[in-house]
Amino acid sequence: LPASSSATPSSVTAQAHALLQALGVPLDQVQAEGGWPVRSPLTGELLGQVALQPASAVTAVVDQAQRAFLAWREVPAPRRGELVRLLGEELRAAKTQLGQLVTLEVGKSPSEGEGEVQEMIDICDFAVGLSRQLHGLTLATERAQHRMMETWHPLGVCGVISAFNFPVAVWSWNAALALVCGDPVVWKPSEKTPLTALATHAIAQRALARFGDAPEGLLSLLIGERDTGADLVDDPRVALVSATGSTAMGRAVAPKLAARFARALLELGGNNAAIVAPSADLDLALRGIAFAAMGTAGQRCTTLRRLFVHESIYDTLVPRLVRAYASVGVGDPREPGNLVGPLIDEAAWQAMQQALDAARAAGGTVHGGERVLTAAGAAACYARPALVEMPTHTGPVLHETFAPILYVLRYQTLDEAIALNNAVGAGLSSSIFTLNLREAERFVSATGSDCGIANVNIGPSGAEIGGAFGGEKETGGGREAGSDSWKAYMRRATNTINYSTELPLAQGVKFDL
Ligand code: UN1
Repeated sequence: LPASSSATPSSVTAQAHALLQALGVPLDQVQAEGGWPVRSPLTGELLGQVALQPASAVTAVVDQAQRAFLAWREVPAPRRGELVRLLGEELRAAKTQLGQLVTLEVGKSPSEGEGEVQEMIDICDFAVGLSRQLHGLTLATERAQHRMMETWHPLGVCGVISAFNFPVAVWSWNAALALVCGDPVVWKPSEKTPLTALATHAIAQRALARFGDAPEGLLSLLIGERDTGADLVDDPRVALVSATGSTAMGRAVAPKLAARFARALLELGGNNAAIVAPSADLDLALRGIAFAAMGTAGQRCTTLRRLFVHESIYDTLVPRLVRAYASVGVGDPREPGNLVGPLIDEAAWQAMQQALDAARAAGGTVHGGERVLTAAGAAACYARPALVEMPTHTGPVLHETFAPILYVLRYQTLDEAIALNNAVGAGLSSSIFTLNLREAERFVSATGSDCGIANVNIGPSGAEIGGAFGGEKETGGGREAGSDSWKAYMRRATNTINYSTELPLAQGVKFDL
């Protein structure tokens, strides 16, 4: 494949097509006349046109997934794990190319593009081990010669709705666990990233072919618009919908699932904060803040968006941060030295400018935030990350803007900083930089951060897959990836088995005929 250092527009499409072919996606799938246009945020260039499936395709796809479920649930879990092991192998083989395609379609740096695929490999490894550990409990029963236990069974068809910013990893978190848990997966990726979805689907098909006897329709892909996702959410056979995106999307999806008593696994917005305490290692904090706030051009759900700096170190740390913001390389992230790539599209740039205007109106001092023009000109949206010193915790600070904006405020007491950390609707991730044991422990305690993720001396982003990933409040409450997140993909049965000749009733109830 051609080296990916050149940023001339024609090379981007050519590279994407070469990668797609190498990954097993026939080019006619991305050259549909009149199809949905896919642009590279690196240059704004058209990467392809993809045929959208009509919303009516959902029923047929779920039909087949439901049939696959009836067969797959009977396959022993360790054998199901074998499919995920093969998927991990195929992903290892495809890592560089799929990572490059993520870079072309989403604009991530090559390192972050490959990192995303590594996250897929990691969850496959985790799920393979899990396939021999889907354990229930044996519980003490009050009745003699009885046994009480709980068992975990496959749940049913899982719908996965994913966002543009982790276009392939989020599918894999869900798919790897769902597969070992005995569930088929129907995937509706973001309209902004169908190419990486097609490539991932092709990779999964290779794993399925090597596996041999997996049921047809075990892993399916629905390339469509919002109505396709809505139909997936409404299909009564879809037992679980795992949806990643905005809180607004979650508000639309959650009531529909609740109305039909289906399971929802929601990964919605974040408005993540970090506290820098007086004892913090400021060199480490600076690096942690820089990656968490500017990495992925501020387009992670875990991106650092609010920074609370103790007043005693504010005038030391903040000028250093302002200098880092002014000097960080912004531009095509395939070129060495550029750590901040493009925003996904013009709408993201507009949203960033609106938030900065609102911050200025609320008395904020904005450093950076201006448009950076590259060889691609106005067709690509590069912005210098913005650091905004805010007098008060108000206005745009309270909401997630999916762009590299970091609001900075002073604090005086840890209680105040924790209250600020918790004073937003979202509850995804958080962190504190401190060398003070009491402060660190307090932050991760019941009276500390109210988020699903609370870190010490690490920024809020960049979680590894071994832990449960997700957040509270308007983040939706779902947990994906590690720990016992697998339980969301299974149903629990409590079994009481009487091996006596008597029929003692619970609670000592008498019912003697
Ligand atoms: C997301 O932005 O939707 O913790 C997920 C992180 C990544 C996942 C982010 N492992 O930043």
